[in-house]
Amino acid sequence: MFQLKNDRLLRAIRREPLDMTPVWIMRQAGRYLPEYQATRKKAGSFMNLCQTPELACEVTLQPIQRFDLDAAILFSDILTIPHAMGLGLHFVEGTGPVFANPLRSPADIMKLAVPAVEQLDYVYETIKLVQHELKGKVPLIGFCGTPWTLALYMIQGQSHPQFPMASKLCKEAPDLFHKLLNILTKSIYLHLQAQIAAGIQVAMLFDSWGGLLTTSDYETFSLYYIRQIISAIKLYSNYNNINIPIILFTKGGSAWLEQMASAGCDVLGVDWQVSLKEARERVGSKVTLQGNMNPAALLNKEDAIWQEVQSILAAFGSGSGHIFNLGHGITPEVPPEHVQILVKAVHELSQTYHKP
Ligand code: 1CP
Repeated sequence: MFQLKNDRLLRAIRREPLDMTPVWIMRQAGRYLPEYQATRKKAGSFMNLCQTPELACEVTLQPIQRFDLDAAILFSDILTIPHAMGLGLHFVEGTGPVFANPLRSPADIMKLAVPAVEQLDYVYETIKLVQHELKGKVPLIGFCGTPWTLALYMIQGQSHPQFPMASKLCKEAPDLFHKLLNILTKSIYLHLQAQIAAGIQVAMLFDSWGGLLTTSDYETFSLYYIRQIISAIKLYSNYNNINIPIILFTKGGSAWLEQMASAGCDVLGVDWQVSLKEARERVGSKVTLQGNMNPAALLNKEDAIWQEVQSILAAFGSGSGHIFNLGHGITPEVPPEHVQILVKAVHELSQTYHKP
């Protein structure tokens, strides 16, 4: 493995002194970049792009080549695990991800098995290629969805603002639902372990739909399994004498920061529903905070972006322990030059917050 040239992200995670606040962007490799669109076209389909390591590596690196970002995130998708379980993932223009074989009966759930790790070899090959190309420029983040978030897509078969089919099953057949969550927990843990073996330096868990749950159901159906995944990853890392920090992001989870911080993660991703001042007061002595600019703010003019960055940096305040990011993924309408402005603003404006 190459020596890291830019370790701001890892230093912020360990809350060590820094020159400036590190920044990366959720979905930084994506549709707002013309070069992404070109590679996606060359690949023919989203799945081909994910499953061709040379092309997935190319799009992982595109935002790193264009902007002065402090981390790369692997180009892949959280839905590759259900695909490896036989659900047949494809992408429909205008609809997004769709499963050919969603879970429609108890029998569909009973016959699910943890996928053989080789099924996702294309992800591990991509990681190795990316690390070879990055040559230690910035750390590489790997990721998975959480069991709850994956279960919603697998039952509904596609995205939905409320995922009613999954909510119904969760209420009417909780034992069956827990069976599904258990299989997913093991699959996710094994997938993250293999990503670590392939060379990721940070692991992120996306609980993109955790915010649909009530407080007690969040504990029962999501956080309970997240705790198991985090413990398993920590055990695996300790055994192998490596330290792989874990970022946990629950969209809509600002009411549960304390519970999330107690799950053993190193970083909490926060959306824009809570100020970083409040988040820091509540959990900042336990975890680093990542976030939390509203992605819509990236559509604004240059001076408004600078102002927004300034107010988020001021909300966190002085010292290490903050990774600048959006509160959710960047949207396809954002002009790439606005990302350039954001990165420059974070790096320049944050320096006064890191003076000794
Ligand atoms: O049309 C296209 O080219 C596909 C768009 C796209 C992209 C660029 C999809 C389909 N996935 C991705 C890449 C992706 N997905 C990354 C890449 C790394 C990065 O640059 O950040 C990551 C981390 C994901 C993770 C992901 N996929 C999540 C969790 C993050 C989040 O936004 O909450 C979710 C929910 C998915 C499912 C998914 N895959 C793709 C789309 C459009 C969606 C969301 C569907 C929905 O809104 O429910």
